[in-house]
Amino acid sequence: MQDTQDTKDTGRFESLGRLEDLPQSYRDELTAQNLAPLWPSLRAMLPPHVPARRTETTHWAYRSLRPLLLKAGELTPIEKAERRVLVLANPGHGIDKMQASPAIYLGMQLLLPGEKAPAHRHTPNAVRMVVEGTGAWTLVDGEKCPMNRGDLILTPSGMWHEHGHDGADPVIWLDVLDIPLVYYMETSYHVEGPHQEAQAGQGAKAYARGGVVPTTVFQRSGKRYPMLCYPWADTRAALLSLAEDQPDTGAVQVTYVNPETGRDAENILGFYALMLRPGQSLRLAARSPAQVLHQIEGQTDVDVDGKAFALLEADTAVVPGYTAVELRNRSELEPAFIFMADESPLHRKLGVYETR
Ligand code: GTQ
Repeated sequence: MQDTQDTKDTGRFESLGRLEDLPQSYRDELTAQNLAPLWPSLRAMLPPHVPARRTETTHWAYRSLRPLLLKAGELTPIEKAERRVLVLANPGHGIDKMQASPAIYLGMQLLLPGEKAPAHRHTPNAVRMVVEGTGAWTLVDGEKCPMNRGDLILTPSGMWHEHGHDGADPVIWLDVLDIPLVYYMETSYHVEGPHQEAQAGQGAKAYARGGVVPTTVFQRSGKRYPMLCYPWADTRAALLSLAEDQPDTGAVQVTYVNPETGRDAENILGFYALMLRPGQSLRLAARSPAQVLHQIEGQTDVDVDGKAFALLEADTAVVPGYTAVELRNRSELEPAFIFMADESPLHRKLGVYETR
């Protein structure tokens, strides 16, 4: 958009009438007929140059969050929680709104050995980023996805899913859903269902290597979401070979895609993994979508508009849209790996996507 500061040249009016400028009796008459004058609110609704944003840069340290989540495991049995989750709520929106950004919901979920989170499906799309523990699994439409650190598991809109845990220690994962948007549209609901029997999975193994896909891809599987589990071992290997292949590339980043279409893995939120080379600093340009950073390996110094914090392992942060982010890998010896989620697919579909 072209911005013009000079209001004289554009013929734009300097200041608009206020609500208080109108007689109370007139305002009452408007209200009685469910009417409102636009001009007192016009500038707030369409601010100059940069949108108003409630989303605040917020950082959740795993070290301090984890004991509270484990405490929830003592205080609330799974039967009383169904999903035992502490929501990472952005204070800018109000903690009670339970949203990280306009479209993103984040939650840390705990499943203890032997527990089950029963089958349901819902309209919001979800993904799980596994943070800690082994032996848990998510069944998605009959496909059993094992949960190990860094694995990404999709449970797209409308697909049955349940979680179980056959291991010995607590398992914790990060839930990323588009609940705030789907709720705002008055389309958020869930349905309970019976346990699903696991069928032989194919996604993760069938599509594990870039450049070659199963020949049946060209006949199309008929599934809207052919790949549901994205093991971290494969994503990590892809990042390392990308970094090796393109030593001059600044952003060593991969996008989680639907391997049959090459498009975003889900419809509303986008998911990515970023590698910072040893000692690397990287500036992420300001773009319209809000974004989430979750440190999978290593430590990253982050600066967002002068607000500085460190992402230690398993820490999570959210950054509002239209905001640049400076990242620096603290290690001079090892790469750092960050999982990212953002609102890009939504912004692109709506035609509001922008890089500044
Ligand atoms: O695991 O199905 O954090 O339905 C919120 C809603 C997790 C889940 C959340 C859910 C789930």
